[in-house]
Amino acid sequence: MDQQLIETVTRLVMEKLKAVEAQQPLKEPKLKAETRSYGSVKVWDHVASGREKITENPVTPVTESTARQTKPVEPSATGANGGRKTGIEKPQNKEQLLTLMKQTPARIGIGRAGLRPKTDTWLTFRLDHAAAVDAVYGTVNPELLKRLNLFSVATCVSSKEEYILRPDLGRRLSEEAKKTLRERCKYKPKVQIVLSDGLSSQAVDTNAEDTYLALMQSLKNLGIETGTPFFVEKGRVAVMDDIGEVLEPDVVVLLIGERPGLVSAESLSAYLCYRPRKGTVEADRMVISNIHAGGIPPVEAGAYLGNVVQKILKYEASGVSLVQKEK
Ligand code: B12
Repeated sequence: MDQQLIETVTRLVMEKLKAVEAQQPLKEPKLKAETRSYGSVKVWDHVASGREKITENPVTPVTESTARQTKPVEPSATGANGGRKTGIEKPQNKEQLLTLMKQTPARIGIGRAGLRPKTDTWLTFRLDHAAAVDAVYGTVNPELLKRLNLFSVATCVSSKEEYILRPDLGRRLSEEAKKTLRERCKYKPKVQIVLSDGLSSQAVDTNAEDTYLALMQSLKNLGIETGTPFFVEKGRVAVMDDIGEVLEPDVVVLLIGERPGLVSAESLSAYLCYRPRKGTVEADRMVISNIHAGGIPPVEAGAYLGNVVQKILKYEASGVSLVQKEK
């Protein structure tokens, strides 16, 4: 997407969010488990009765566990369940089965050949699995980092194998990385944005640019200062604690590749934390997950993230602490 378009969409989403908040301040009693409406934005709560349908617009607060349900379900990239054809011969209630299949990208209603999956189901599974492995083992396109003007730093991980086996090492910056950050980054910024490949380089290649640009735009519109962005190679979420120690920002926003499922291998997450430091508890982090074309569209996610950052700064808290302060 070109930058001007991102600016326009970000502005529109932010205006919509403002209008929604004006109509229904966030301090209202917590919404009940049912279909809810934010202005023209309809949200379906999957933990409740599951009786109503989905959204017109997927911009919803993260605390309401809507992230994965914000868009009508897309088939897997390679088409698992994709054509919505049931693999069951002569189902008792075909219409109902198709309705169920439309609610989830999971491989339901696929039928079987004797005790085994059907050939096309098996091949699709193999293809999706291969895409997931590629996403984990791949590397982020250096052109993208160049385009976004991001320099790279490393964690204490030396290879992909080690990355998988030793999550603790992916949570720590190398000594050289710390030195580089001290030399090249703004110290004590309000917001530090960081990108990392995490468990899917594909997620970064496909969705990080639009999310990042929309987030920057959104923070600019809100008048919130940002630090010097950079990329962390083979990072884990908690690497933000080391970043917090070195640069002491008020908020860290980490855009990182999610563990690929067999539905999407290119899903990006944004993890946020107020003043992450050594010893930060997991409950003080928050996440907006499922950022990809079939989930939360990247530009909308970026615009929404700006609003979340604003709220974190206002309450000087994130995660469970934020929810408690908001009450
Ligand atoms: C793997 C995973 C886990 C693993 C993490 C273990 C590990 N070391 O990898 C376990 C089983 C522990 C887990 C637990 C939880 N998870 Co989880 N998890 C995921 C999953 C499938 C992938 C995450 C990922 O790839 N992260 C990127 C990699 C690079 O991160 P990492 O550094 O290797 O691991 C860290 C993150 O995974 C993070 N994390 C994992 N889940 C959550 C949830 C929240 C709210 C936060 C702040 C952080 C977090 O904790 C890990 C350790 O620091 C996502 C699904 C998705 N689509 O993203 C759900 C997901 C992120 N989890 C979710 C939830 C709700 C939880 C729990 C709150 C469940 C519970 N009731 O206990 C806990 C919270 C854990 C926490 N850290 O605070 C939700 C978040 C919904 C939301 N939008 O707020 C998601 C989106 C699943 C879903 N669709 O509902 N999770």
